Amino acid sequence: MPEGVYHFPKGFLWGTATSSHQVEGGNLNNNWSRWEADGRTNGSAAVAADWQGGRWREDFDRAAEGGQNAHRFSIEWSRVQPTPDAWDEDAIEKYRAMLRGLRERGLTALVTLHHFTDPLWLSERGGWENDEVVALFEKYVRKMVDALKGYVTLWVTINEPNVYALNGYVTGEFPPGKTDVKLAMRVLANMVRGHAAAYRAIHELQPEARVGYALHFRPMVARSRWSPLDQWMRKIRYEGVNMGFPTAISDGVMKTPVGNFNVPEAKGTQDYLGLNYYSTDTVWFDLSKASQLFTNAGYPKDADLSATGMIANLPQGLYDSIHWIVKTYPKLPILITENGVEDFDDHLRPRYLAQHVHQVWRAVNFNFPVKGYFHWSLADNFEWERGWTQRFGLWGLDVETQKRIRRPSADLYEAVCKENGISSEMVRKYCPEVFEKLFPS
Ligand code: IFM
Repeated sequence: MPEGVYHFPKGFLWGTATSSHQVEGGNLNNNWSRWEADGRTNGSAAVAADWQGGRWREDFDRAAEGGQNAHRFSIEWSRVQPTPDAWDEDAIEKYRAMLRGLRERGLTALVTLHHFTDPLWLSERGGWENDEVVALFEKYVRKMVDALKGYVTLWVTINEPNVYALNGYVTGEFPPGKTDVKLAMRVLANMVRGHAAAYRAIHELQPEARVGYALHFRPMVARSRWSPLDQWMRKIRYEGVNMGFPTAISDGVMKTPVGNFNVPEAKGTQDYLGLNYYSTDTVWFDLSKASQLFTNAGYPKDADLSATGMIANLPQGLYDSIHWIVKTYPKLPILITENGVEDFDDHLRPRYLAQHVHQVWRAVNFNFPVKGYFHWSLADNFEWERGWTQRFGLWGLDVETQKRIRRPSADLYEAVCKENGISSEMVRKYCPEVFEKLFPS
């Protein structure tokens, strides 16, 4: 049997990713808390992982002891700017304390400025539907960068703007629960403008900053190779889901299946691309899905599925996504800003993790400029409309008692981070079922 280690370059960032509303608890002034109060989610983020109560300390300890050298978290806009005219300096100081906490533990910070949640006062003004949001977001970003720039140089302006727009305005699963593709694209265009304004503002305040956004990228295949209709639907869905932000940043024109939006200010506004990869979709024509432009998506029949079927373990898609970035933006640094799987009993996660890390290694081995990998997530956290029904943590969380429960995947990821690579020994120990795939004889 072949033995060996797939090593990564020195200085590669190994981390986990989290977001404010999903871990903090006590966020009662944003659109998601209202969505939860309206009974639109499976449970609430009232306590979450209690980072507001200070448990970020023990979780940062876990990350550092687990060999991680970076962490991605987000700032809760509604917390630091509770009303349009007021800043909460204590809240800002808490984020400074967290950043000091990362530094003391030797973890590089990657800070997200917008991760799905909006202050209620913003939602009441129409949120990202209202063009005013661009200036409002820039004002908030300026305040945060000024306050935190002593601790952070790596910024994510907006997390998964495509998911925000599509889930909030096409499928209606996220607030505000609308189903209007054209409106979704208007929202996305405002997010592009907000990102561009933030990009420039951050560079003005901190010239050494590295600024990007996190794209949820879904590779797609048509269900039938022979069906022109499935092929066509694949194209429409692929462009609708994936291409809005990337085209805006390449060309200054956001291209979507329902029209183009001129956003010249967005051209070139990225220093790296953050890639969130979870799975690859199989797409087909579906007459009943008019609101989704007659497209539907699922997974192959024999797919290696997560507990609730939301994610299929299709690691090749991660390599393909990286390859797409390299072809689209040659030489642009890439961070895998999220990758992970929901798996309460941790039967799938070890092989999912090993196989995806292996695909990142394949990309790095071709000299593709991938600079880091952030697993989603450190401990279980509040999973939006799915609430607590899905568990993405390397560590489990008992929400009632706040006890963290170490999963075998935490051991595997620790071994990967400490080795700066993935070895045959690790694969044999944690996921022998995929040994032959990763170390073929
Ligand atoms: O939990 C989410 C995160 O907030 C955004 N990306 C996908 C994750 C898993 O669903």
